[in-house]
Amino acid sequence: MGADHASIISGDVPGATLHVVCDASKDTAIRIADAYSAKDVSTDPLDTIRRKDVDAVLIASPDPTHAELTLASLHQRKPVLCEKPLAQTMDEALMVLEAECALGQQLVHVGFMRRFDPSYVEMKSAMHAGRIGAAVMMHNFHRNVAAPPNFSGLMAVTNSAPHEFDIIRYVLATNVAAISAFEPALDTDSVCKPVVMIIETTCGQLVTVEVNNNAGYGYDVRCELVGTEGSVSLQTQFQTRIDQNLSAGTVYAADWRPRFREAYRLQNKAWIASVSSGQPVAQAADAWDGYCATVIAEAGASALTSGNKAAVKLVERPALYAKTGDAA
Ligand code: ISE
Repeated sequence: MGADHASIISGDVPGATLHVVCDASKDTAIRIADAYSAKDVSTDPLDTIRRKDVDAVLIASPDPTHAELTLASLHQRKPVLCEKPLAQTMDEALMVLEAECALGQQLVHVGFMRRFDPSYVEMKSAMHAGRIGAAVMMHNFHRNVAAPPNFSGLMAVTNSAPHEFDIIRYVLATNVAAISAFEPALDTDSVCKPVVMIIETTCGQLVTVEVNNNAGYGYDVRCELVGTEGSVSLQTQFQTRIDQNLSAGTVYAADWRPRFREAYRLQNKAWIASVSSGQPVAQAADAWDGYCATVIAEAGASALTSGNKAAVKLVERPALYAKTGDAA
């Protein structure tokens, strides 16, 4: 993902310079820096964040490092775009909120790029324009071809599903009140079974989420929002269809990067513009949104482990994160 961000920042965002590529492997850092014309490489993230010639930080390292590196960026008062999830635990996420509130300035963006995906944007505006009446239910499907070897079953909830948690809050402009989570009882060899979650929003809507990280056939994200007077769903993610031999065929992406390339591009462009202007991007997820997704994931993991519905309890939203027209 870091290499994809490097490609977007260096090739698609005029005004931004990819300055330092930092990776635990120096060889990888050099390969990416050469491919995308970065000026320098490093293997030390904290040192990179502290550098005087680095104006802003994009974090695409493994999940458990996100909160610490975001905090380090805040300590340097540098704008930071952190890949999802912002943190592994609610307590870690709270530390980020507290550090940012102490600065009194929003510097954190979280990479929930679906907020910039044109199909989700249209879904949200159709709903808020009243075209389907009042939102009642939302059904989400999130499928990967195969879970990476280091993926545990719970990571379907803590690593993959946060995209769903965030887009539900964003599209519906509401928060999550409770979550239940289930796995099929079938005996399979996989440590990473599909997970089905049922989410109750604070506005009373019911939302289903399937995360299947071993779907086998392609990267596939579907969503239907059902209202009192109609429904709106994401349309096909394919550009073309081949008709041949009495059949019609389309091609799936192997992972999320091609499917959401445009969303990543729009997100990173908006982020760089905000680094220049000093104003946060209203459409983007901020640290509060990152905190909410982490709390929902923590509740989801506990619901999956215990078999019981878990309540989602948030702290009071700090004034720094007030947004107009948004109950979340
Ligand atoms: C990955 O980090 C993503 O962001 C993808 O959208 C998701 O499908 C995948 O499961 C995650 O590992």
